[in-house]
Amino acid sequence: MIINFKNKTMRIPKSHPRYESLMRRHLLLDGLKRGYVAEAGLIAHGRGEAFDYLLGERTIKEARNAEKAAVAMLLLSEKPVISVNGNTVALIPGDIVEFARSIGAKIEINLFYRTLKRERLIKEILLRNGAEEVLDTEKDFRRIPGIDSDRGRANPRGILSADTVLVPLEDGDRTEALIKMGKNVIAIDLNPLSRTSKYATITIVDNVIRAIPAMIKLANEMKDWERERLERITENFDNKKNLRRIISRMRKGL
Ligand code: PTJ
Repeated sequence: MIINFKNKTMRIPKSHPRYESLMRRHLLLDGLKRGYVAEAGLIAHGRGEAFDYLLGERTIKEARNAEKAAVAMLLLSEKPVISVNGNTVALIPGDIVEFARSIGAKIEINLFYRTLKRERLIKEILLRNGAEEVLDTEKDFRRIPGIDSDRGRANPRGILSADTVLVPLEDGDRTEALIKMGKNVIAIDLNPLSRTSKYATITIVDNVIRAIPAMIKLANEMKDWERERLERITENFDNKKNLRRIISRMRKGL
């Protein structure tokens, strides 16, 4: 991979032991330079990397179970919505579009550090990656009760009327507010101790770059299953227990 650093061209050799991880950092840096990744997005990514280390940078059994329960919940939902921010779109724009299509979900942009420019750039990237529609809050929005930041802007045709919202890389206040509105919230967060992880209906403790491709496969397998079978999966999933197991796995790993 050729990168530009302080106006110098540098090459990261494929043989580098951390090649994949370095490449992902540069996806985010590139998004920052283009103006759609927030500066704080880099800090959030670093925190995610540290937790991913503790998991062995792989999808653990508990995450696989949560991904299956999440896909079952999304397939059972009438109005599922995938909420996206700068980091998610920098890392996996094509997978987000494919996953939305496979579960029949809408995609809505929701930004903590919202600017109109960032919203428009993100929309453009998702449309270029094949999305038919990307909801935003440029003209049509109302506020999620209890959220005073720009994260509280939500589209009435999307997150506001959704029954299930998938939130990759989130901070906890909106998750809590969406739950209070009676919605199911599925979080993807490498930090099992975060407020988001604690409040979500289903928490997937996995890297979004592994979780979404895994969920695309699951959706293709499960989309013709009977409702009762999907319901059994969601009913048998215990989020609190799953999180406890993950924390204990991290402790033992150390
Ligand atoms: O694009 P914006 O303006 O909406 O801003 C996005 C950020 C990420 C800056 C914003 O949502 C934020 O500040 O997030 P937090 O509160 O830092 O939370 C991000 C969480 O995501 C942390 O718990 C990280 O551990 C986790 N995380 C980071 N990278 C990944 C991740 N989880 C899954 N996959 C990742 N790749």
